[in-house]
Amino acid sequence: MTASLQILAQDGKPVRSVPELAPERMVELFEHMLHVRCVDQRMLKLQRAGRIGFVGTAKGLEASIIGSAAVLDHRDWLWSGLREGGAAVMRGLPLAEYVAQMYCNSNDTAKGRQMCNHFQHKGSNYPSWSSVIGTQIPHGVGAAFATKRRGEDAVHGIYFGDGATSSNGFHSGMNFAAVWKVPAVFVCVDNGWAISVSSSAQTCAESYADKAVAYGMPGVSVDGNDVLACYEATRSAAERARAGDGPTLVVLKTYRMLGHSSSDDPTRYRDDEEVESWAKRDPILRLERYLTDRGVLQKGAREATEKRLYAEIDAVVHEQEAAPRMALRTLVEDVYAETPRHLREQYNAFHAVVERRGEAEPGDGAFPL
Ligand SMILES: Cc1ncc(C[n+]2csc(CCOP(=O)(O)OP(=O)(O)O)c2C)c(N)n1
Ligand SMILES: [Mg+2]
Repeated sequence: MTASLQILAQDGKPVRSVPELAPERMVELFEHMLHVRCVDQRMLKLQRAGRIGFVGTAKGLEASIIGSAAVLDHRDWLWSGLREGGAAVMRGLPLAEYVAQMYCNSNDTAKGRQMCNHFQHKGSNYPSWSSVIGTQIPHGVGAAFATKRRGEDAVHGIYFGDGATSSNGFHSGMNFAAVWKVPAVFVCVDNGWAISVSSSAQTCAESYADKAVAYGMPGVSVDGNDVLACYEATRSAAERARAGDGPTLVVLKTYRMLGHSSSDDPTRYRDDEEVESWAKRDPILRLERYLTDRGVLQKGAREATEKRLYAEIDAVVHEQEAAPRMALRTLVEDVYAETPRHLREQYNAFHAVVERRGEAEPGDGAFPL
C-alpha cells in the first residue's frame, strides 16, 4: 500500500523537507485558501437568505484544491469535479464572473443555462463543470491526447471526488490516459463522502491510489489537509506529465466539513465526532502555524486578510446583485442563426405567462409572428 505524503504536521512543524517556495508564494497560497473559505461563507449566507439558489462548499478542502492547482500554469488546463471553483479564481476566473454565475444574471458566461455553482472560464482553460459525475474525466483525457498529438506542452489537471472513482468515466479515462501516455494529472479529492456514501464504503481497495496500479500508472496518497504536500505531489506528477512520461493519480485525503450542498443535511448520516476530529486538522490553521512560526506571518495577519477579502467579496456581490437578469429571449435566440417559428411561438406563450404574473421586463417582449 502507498504511504501518505505529509510535509507539515498539524502543529505546523515540518516532518520532512519543505518544497522550495518563496515565503511570498506561501503567503499567496495562504490567502487563496482563505479566499475560498470566505467566498463559501458568503455564498452560503446568500443561499440561506434566498438570494441565490444553490451552493456546494469546499470548506475543509482548501489545501487540496489550492495546493494542487497552484502547480498548473497558464498553459495548463483544469477539469473540475464539483468543488474547484476557488482554484479557478486563483488561476484567473474573475470573482465577478463567479458571483454572476451564482446569480445566473446577465453577466453569467453560462447565460443562466447552468445550475448555479457550475463555473467555466475560457481565459484560464477551465471548461464548464458537469455535475454528471465523472464525465469530465474522459473529456479531459481526450483534450490531453489532443495536446500530445499537437506537440504542445500543456498539462491537464483532471479533478474528481472519491465517489467518481466508481463511475465508468474514471475507468475509461484512466485506461486511455495510460495507454496513450497523455500529459494528465488525475487529482482525486477524497473528501470522505459522496453525498451520504462514506469513502470507506465506496471501494474495497485499501487505498484509492492503489487503483492506479491496474492502469499502469503511478499512484500517490497525500495528506490533503497539508497544502505543501498537495503542492509537492502534484508538482512532481505535472513535471512527469510535461516530460512526456504519462499520467499519475494523485489522491488527496481530506474531509468535506459541511453538507454535500445547501440542499443536504449531513447530520442524517454521519457522526458529529467524525466532523469534530477533522476540525482539529484544519488545513488553513496548519499553514498559518507554519508561517507564523517562521515569522512570515505576523500576529493578526489572518484577521486583517479576512477583513479585506470580505470587503472585496461584498463589493462584488452588491454589484452582481444589482445587475440585470439574463434576458428571457436568450432562451431561444442562441440555437439557430434565425429563431424559427416554433421556438418563437413557444417563447411567446411563455412570455404571456411572465407578463400575466407581472414579471416581464422591458426587452422581454413577444416576437412578431
Ligand atoms: C452520473 C451521476 N450519478 C449520480 C449523481 C448524483 N450525485 C451528485 S454528487 C454525487 C456524489 C459525488 O461524490 P464525490 O465524487 O465524492 O464528489 P464530492 O461531492 O464529494 O466532491 C452524486 C452521487 C450525479 N450527479 N451523476
Ligand atoms: Mg467525495
